[in-house]
Amino acid sequence: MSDPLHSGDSASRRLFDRARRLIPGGVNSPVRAFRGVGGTPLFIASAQGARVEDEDGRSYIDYIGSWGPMILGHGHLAVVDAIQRQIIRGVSFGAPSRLEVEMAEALTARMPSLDRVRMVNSGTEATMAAARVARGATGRAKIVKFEGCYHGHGDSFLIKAGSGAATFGVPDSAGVTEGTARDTLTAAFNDLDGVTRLFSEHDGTIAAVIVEPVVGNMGVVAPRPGFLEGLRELCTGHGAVLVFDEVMTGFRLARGGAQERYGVRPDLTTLGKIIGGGLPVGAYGGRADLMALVAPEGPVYQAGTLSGNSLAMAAGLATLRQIDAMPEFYEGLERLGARLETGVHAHIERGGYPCRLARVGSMWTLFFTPGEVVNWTGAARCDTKRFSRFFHEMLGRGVSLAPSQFEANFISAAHTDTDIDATVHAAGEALALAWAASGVVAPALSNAAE
Ligand code: KE4
Repeated sequence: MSDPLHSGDSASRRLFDRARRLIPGGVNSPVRAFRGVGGTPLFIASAQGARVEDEDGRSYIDYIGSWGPMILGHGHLAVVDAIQRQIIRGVSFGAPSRLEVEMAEALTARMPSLDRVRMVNSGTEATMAAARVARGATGRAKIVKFEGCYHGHGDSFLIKAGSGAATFGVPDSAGVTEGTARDTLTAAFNDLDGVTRLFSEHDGTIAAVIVEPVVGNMGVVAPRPGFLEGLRELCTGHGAVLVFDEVMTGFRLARGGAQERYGVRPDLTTLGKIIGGGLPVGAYGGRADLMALVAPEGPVYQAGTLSGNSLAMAAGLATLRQIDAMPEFYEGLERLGARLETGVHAHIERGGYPCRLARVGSMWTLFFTPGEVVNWTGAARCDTKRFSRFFHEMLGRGVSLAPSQFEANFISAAHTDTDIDATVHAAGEALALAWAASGVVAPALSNAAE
């Protein structure tokens, strides 16, 4: 893959060469390595508002947003101020603190399904703990997940996972034992019949169904009408725990997350990203009877040195409170998302490109496949080579997208109409080049050529 930004020497490339000697893949999380799109990953030096700046001083409109946390934009004064005030009072105590109580109150006030909640340090910890609570509560072993959904790197979930695992075409990870894999059942997202079959084939042994209520990790895929409601009914009917993994969608898609947007109440919810304002964080919570099982009250053990860390609590609380302070916050994100979708679709229509922009609120993905993507099978049909060309052409035009076809892009409250219009303009040029590349021309264009 051409490396337009780093064909010569660059600070990012020099840093990448140093990093690769000491860090696996040169990165501390696989998807950052640009393996899904080729080329040298950008090393980011700073960020402000809707923009990031790389080590070579190039500025980009940012749609990664730290993979979701930066819903206010980078460096929001309310968050910076909260961190600065807290850091001089102490960073970590290893003892309970006021901010943890305030965070528990803030989360449970926004999500009625959260009777009680426990803070952890990542989304992975949150989903691992939720699975353990479900197994402890039911005495059952199996977990149902959906192909293409990603719930962090816990062994139980690295089975036909999405995000980085899908990007690498290695849906099952090395190091996950057969025993673990046996306890994870998979179904296709949006396929209620498939889940019904699993419950009848494995009745009495399924502890939980875990789902991204809106998938971000195979690209953005919305639930079909009735799908989430159907999962709710199946879990209730079979005594299984319904877990909404809202690490990405929590407080992103509505003030009460996807569960508010779709009106379905899970038994447990996992959270992360936004609630830490960019600092390491995760949380899980839900029904009082389930959370009463968590140590030290109950027999399900879970712990963490930095859980409820004061800086993460300060940054997360400032983020949640700033969202409340901004009138029509989610309406504003929806307006920006609709502007982007309309503009890009106009280019797709005009060029006849077999692409489709999928969007829910401020989460979006441009799928390089015709038609609607409703599950992993559909997402896997994407032309990832053309996506990669598109990605680099956008980067060359100052727009930083998620470096994988199988990821979500995020619009923040700091993005402006000007940013969106510039993104749409760049997409028009990048699409033309992606489809003109390697001699293949989009069907409509090829008709024109005949
Ligand atoms: P963390 O352990 O990365 O904090 O959260 C794991 C996780 C759990 N559940 C959902 C729905 C998630 O999206 C994630 C993490 N999201 C990815 C983005 N696809 C994080 C980016 C990365 O892995 O570097």
